[in-house]
Order: sequence, then structure tokens, then C-alpha cells
Amino acid sequence: MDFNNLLIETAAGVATLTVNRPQALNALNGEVLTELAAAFYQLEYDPAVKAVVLTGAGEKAFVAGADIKEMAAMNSYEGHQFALKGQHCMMAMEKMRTPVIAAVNGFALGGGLELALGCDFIYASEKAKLGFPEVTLGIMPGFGGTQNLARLIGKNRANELIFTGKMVTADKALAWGIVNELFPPEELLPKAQEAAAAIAGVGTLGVAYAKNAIANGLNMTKEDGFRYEASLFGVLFATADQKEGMAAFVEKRKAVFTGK
Ligand code: CO8
Repeated sequence: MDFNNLLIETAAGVATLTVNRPQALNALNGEVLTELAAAFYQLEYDPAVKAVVLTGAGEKAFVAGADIKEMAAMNSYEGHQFALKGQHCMMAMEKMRTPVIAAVNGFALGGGLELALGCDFIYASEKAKLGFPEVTLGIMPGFGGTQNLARLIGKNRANELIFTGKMVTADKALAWGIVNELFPPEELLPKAQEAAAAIAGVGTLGVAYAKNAIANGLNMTKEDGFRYEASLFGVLFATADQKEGMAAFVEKRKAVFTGK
């Protein structure tokens, strides 16, 4: 499928998905969100794709937020619909079997930070700046940010970030656990692709089920989560990947996984 605002490059099981609207610092308008949802669907059902890296075009921004110029004229109904559209993209990433790694190469603000938080984990450039400036515009995060950030770093730090609207440096985002690791700008994309390649090289079903267990387990009691984990663990013993992975270990060779 051709996209007006996205680029997709796939190599050796890793798809790099770039939001490509640098003239607007990759801001998310309705069309970008429609395309992102379609791209996630396309990547999820492409057997050649085993991990995704999501980044922004240009040196300045990952995504500088939802498109303020488009939102400026919205009424309450349209705002609600727009929030649901963005949330659909975040939920799509959470439900994908395929892990999505955010490579935050610059500003990740508002809806841009929400997009990164919707990914499975975040790597960032040492120069990145992150924040939720929504309150400075008279609104609040609407693409899942209040929920994902508080679950990730706890209520009080999420409150501070969201209520003040202030940007934080990449160092602070690392210290607060928003970002897993920082890299010099030129190393960020290769490092994210390297992590994605590592994921692409292991058992696809094990990764998919682990992702499922973590995402769903966070909404369960610990006991239910344990039960859920054990069920998925058991299912993996009916797969060719489990047979191959363990046979390869015993035979001292590299496993060749088929995702079956
Ligand atoms: N929306 C639309 N256009 C944008 C956005 C944006 N979020 N960010 C930047 N742009 C545009 C600028 O308007 C400018 O375009 P033009 O050249 O035509 O004027 C171009 O990108 C370059 O930007 P700047 O000239 O401003 O670049 P600077 O380096 O001077 O500043 C900043 C960079 C600090 C990132 C600055 O652009 C900025 O503050 N951007 C807005 C950041 C922001 O407030 N983001 C949050 C938006 S609200 C949001 O995301 C809500 C999500 C939930 C929605 C819920 C549903 C209703």
C-alpha cells in the first residue's frame, strides 16, 4: 500500500516505519493516523516482518504532537472522535504480535509521546525532548497518555509531567524509566534496528505470547496473570519453534525458527 505520510522499509525481518511529515515536525493529523492504523495492520499480517522500529523523519522531531492546526477548529464531538482514532493506533500496537520499538530521534510531544508510549519500548537520542504540552493548549492528553504514562512511571511523576506541560530532557526521561536507553543521534536508528533484529532472530511465537502475557497480565490480578502465563507457556509446547529451539540447543547448532 502507498502512503502519503509514511515510509516503510523492510530488511531481514525488521520493518522500519517512519512518520514522514518533517515540514510539520511529523505532527499527527487525521490522515497520518489513518495511515498508521493501516500500516500496523499491513505489518502485522506480513510474514516477513518480525519486529518494527517506529521513528520520525528529519533530525528535529520524532513526532511533535497531534496536528494543532487541524485540532484548532474541532468541536467536542470531533475532538472525541479524534482521540478515539489516536487511541485505536495505540491499542493496535499493543495487540500486535510483532514488537514495535520507538526510536525517538527528537521532539516527542503530546500525541508524539503517546505514540512512543504505545510502542513496546523506547530508545531515544541523547538530544530528544519529551513532554505533554497539552495543558498549555487548554486540552489534555487524549491518545492514551494519561493511562500509559501513569502505568509506566507511576502516578506522581505522570501527574507532574502532564499537569505542568513542561518538556524533560532525554536524561530525565531515562532516569524516570520512560526510555530504556539513550544513544548519540547517529547511533539511535542502527541500535533500534539491531534490537529489532535480535527479536527477529528468536522464536516469533515465544515473543508474541510473551508480549500478550505482559500486556494482558498488567490488567489482571497477579494470580490470574500467573494462570494466563502458564496457559500460553503450555501452548508453546505444541509448536514447531519449541521443538526446533530445544533440538538446536541439544545438537549445539543455531535454531532455524519458522514461527509455526
Ligand atoms: N501541529 C501542527 N504543526 C506543528 C506542530 C503540531 N503539533 N508542531 C510543529 N508544527 C509545525 C509548525 O507550525 C511549523 O510549521 P510552519 O513552518 O508552517 O509554521 C513547523 O512545524 C516547524 O515548527 P516550529 O517552527 O515551531 O519549530 P521550532 O523548532 O521553533 O519549535 C517545537 C519546535 C518546540 C516542537 C514547536 O514546534 C512546538 O511547540 N510544537 C507544538 C508542540 C505541541 O504542543 N504538541 C502537542 C500538541 S497537542 C497533542 O498532541 C494532543 C494529543 C491528544 C489529542 C487528543 C484528541 C483531541
